[in-house]
Amino acid sequence: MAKKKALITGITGQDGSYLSELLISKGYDVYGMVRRASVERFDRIAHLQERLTLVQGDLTDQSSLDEAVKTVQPDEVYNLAAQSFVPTSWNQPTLTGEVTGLGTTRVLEAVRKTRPEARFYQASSSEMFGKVRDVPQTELTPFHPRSPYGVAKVYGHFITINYRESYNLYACSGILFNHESPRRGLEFVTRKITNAVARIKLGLSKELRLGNLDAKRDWGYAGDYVEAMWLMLQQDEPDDFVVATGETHTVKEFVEAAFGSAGLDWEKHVVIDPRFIRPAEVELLIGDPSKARKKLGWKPRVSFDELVKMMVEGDLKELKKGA
Ligand code: NAP
Ligand code: G4F
Repeated sequence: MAKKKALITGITGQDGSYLSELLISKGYDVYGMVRRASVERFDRIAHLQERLTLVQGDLTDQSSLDEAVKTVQPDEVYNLAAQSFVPTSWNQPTLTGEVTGLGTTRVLEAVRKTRPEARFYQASSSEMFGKVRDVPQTELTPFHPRSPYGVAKVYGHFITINYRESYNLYACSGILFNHESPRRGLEFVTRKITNAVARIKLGLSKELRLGNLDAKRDWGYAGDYVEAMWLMLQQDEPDDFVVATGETHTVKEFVEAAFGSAGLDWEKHVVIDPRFIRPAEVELLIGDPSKARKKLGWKPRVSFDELVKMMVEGDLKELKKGA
């Protein structure tokens, strides 16, 4: 039987790298879409590069997406590319709308026009729940996004549903809650904390400046969450799923656990800096993953404490290597 082909947008990101590993291990031919840069940054997929095929494209450019889908003829398309950092979405709201919102329509259009039998995954986000109307949040909880990023993701979510209903595409949205790993971007709060802990532990730094310590997030491990993406595309019917741990923790609890795991007292190092307070905050996220558990047989494997430890150890290892 011919090998299945998967096309991943956002392959150079955190999730793109874990999803590539998973699909390669399942025997897929994996194609990754990358955009042109003056200096290539493929660190997260460097260890996979000989087992991947990279194609050029950009979510703001329809013709490149058409060409990528036409050339690859994928069985599965995972749309992970986005301007994904919430604070940047206030500084670059229209860019965020172009990439994170309209970019989804462009990928769907490319699929509809040249490969309508392909199965499509959209990276929706718990950020869409924003000022939450239910606790915990489910697939039926109404959206009230609190950032231009959240607004763009709501658009991407509903255009995916609309293409499923209008054109009968096999198109799914995974409403993923925050998921982290040692490959998380350094600007996101978890990695910012674990990197600072490692730097302080090694005597390279003394201080960590943060914003709102009271925000609550449902944090899981990215390696677990990419499995849910794949499972969504293996069902008889396309559907949308919440992917979460069902546990919530404050940023302060993450800080305590991270500093504690390195034998440090966080109160000696953390400074609250108003520059990191957002114009509008998502105060509480906690997902109910019952539907994913029941229909996909998915459950998270890595606990909160294991995740914190894995990330602190990852940063310590990386900094020691670079020393
Ligand atoms: P990430 O690390 O920020 O990766 C984003 C990816 O998008 C990168 O590969 C980036 O490429 C690419 N990209 C950005 N703009 C692009 C453009 N104009 N054209 C083509 N590619 C572009 O994000 P992640 O954490 O892996 O998340 C994956 C997806 O899930 C995103 O859509 C994110 O919004 C969504 N999501 C993430 C979480 C989470 O907690 N991680 C939760 C819910 C939803 P470069 O390397 O060239 O910048
Ligand atoms: O790590 P964060 O930047 O993630 P945020 O905003 O929840 O967004 C992430 O998760 C979404 C899923 O819900 C994704 F869709 C999105 O792409 C991204 O991956 O911030 C988490 C919390 C916020 O409440 C923020 O106010 O941490 C708080 N925080 C406190 N101090 C900080 C900081 N966040 C950052 N980035 N930096 C700080 O210094």
